[in-house]
Amino acid sequence: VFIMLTRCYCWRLFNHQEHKVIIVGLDNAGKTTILYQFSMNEVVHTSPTIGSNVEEIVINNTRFLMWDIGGQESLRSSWNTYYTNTEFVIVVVDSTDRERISVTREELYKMLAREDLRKAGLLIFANKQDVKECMSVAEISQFLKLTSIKDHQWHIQACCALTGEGLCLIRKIKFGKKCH
Ligand SMILES: Nc1nc2c(ncn2[C@@H]2O[C@H](COP(=O)(O)OP(=O)(O)OP(=O)(O)O)[C@@H](O)[C@H]2O)c(=O)[nH]1
Ligand SMILES: [Mg+2]
Repeated sequence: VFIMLTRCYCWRLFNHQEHKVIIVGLDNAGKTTILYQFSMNEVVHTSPTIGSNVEEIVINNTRFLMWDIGGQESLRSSWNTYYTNTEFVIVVVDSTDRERISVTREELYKMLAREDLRKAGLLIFANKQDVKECMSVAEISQFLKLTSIKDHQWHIQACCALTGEGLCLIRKIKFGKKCH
């Protein structure tokens, strides 16, 4: 009985643990579309996010709190209020937006320099791959200089939030391990 109670207690403890994931990226990148495509399997009609949306997602008995944060210029300075205890950062890139990829790069390196994100893993979604002549994963990797990132685990993945293609990688998020 003691062992059973201990197990039950441990299970409860484990189950109460929530992993915090934040979804950032410039406005119009598709963050909110990704959040709801992933959590509800639905394409929702979005309007620009002011503040944030949050959804709890359970994957293999592990609970994830996923924060989708507004990406408009005026909101970016408040991204850092979400960083505490974040274990995983998902950066969404609009692969059709060649003009602003340098802005994404600036924001990315600002985040990576933060002490409160020191241990966070990084998943980059190259979104809107359904659009003709969008940037490829290779191009985006090059623009963002991803190979220069040595102090964070990172992975880049092509996706389309409208169909959900590529998003299942979220299920494979591993903390402190390489995400493949
Ligand atoms: N073609 C295409 N359009 C997409 C895709 N993902 C999102 N969109 C569209 O892009 C627009 C912006 O999507 P949102 O999810 O609202 O963007 P966001 O990143 O949340 O923007 P903010 O809340 O302003 O930061 C919407 O019209 C979406 O339908 C995609 O994979 N392909
Ligand atoms: Mg949004």
